[in-house]
Amino acid sequence: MERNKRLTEKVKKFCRKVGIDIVGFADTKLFDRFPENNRPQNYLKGSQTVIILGFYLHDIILDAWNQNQKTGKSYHFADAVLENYCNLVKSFIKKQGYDSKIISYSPGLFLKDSAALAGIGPVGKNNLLITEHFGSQVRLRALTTTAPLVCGTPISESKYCKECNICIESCPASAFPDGKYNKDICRPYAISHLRNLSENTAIWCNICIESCPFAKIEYKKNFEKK
Ligand code: B12
Ligand code: SF4
Ligand code: SF4
Repeated sequence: MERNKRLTEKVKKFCRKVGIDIVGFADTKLFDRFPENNRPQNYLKGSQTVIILGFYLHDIILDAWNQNQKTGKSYHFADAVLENYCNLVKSFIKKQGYDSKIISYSPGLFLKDSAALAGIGPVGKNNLLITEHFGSQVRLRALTTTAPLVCGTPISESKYCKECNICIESCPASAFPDGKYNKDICRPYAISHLRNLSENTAIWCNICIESCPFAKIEYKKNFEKK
């Protein structure tokens, strides 16, 4: 199947125009490695490309969760912005003659892995996607489309981490025993240490994001000069 370079450029240009911070494209064939529920073909028959969108959390306040204590319904500010971006991209692609489907959050796709497969950046020692301009300080969402877009090259190794261990040493829960992330240590710590902004709104632990020097633009500039 031939991939459409012109259409790819058009989609990228559109994303830039509407202010989307990060966009990448991954071949749906690469998702066969994941459980069946977490594959794009599960969402849209004839899918050719997964589009990954990223929102830069310029200030970590943008990562706020709101949960209604009575209904249990939750709302995440950055996810709402991302969903809006997904709808804009979906409409644009429709005008080009192709279908898309916004991937629900659950079961969903494995978003940071999808981004690494799209060549946006590696998964670092902090177990999170590291992007070139914003470090790990981004939130992600995806849609899948029948449009045959030109895809990025998968990245499996982090050029940023090397001898660095700052995130591992900064984790207040010591959730990286032997250098590997352990969700069973992270999750209970994070839940019991929510930063409450109000009765219903909180921010999750983000130290493995904030401690990474690549979240800091000045540091990155110097790294690039080396
Ligand atoms: C369940 C979940 C959690 C759980 C469990 C975490 C876990 N990783 O298992 C809890 C609640 C504890 C949690 C915590 C956090 N989460 Co969370 N979480 C998710 C969720 C819903 C699924 C994650 C998952 O199961 N991934 C799949 C498994 C297989 O990956 P994994 O084991 O974590 O990591 C392996 C792969 O990445 C693989 N790998 C490494 N390199 C490469 C390269 C390639 C090419 C491939 C294919 C694979 C690969 O090796 C890793 C280790 O085995 C995603 C959203 C989504 N739908 O993807 C968000 C997500 C991963 N979380 C996110 C964030 C930000 C957080 C927190 C910082 C809390 C917060 N403020 O929101 C912490 C960070 C913890 C950490 N350091 O990883 C962001 C990450 C953004 C980014 N920059 O990467 C996501 C993508 C949500 C989003 N919408 O943006 N999370
Ligand atoms: S703090 Fe260092 S080791 Fe951790 S993700 Fe960032 S560059 Fe990699
Ligand atoms: S979210 Fe907090 S507890 Fe979990 S790994 Fe990151 S720094 Fe550690």
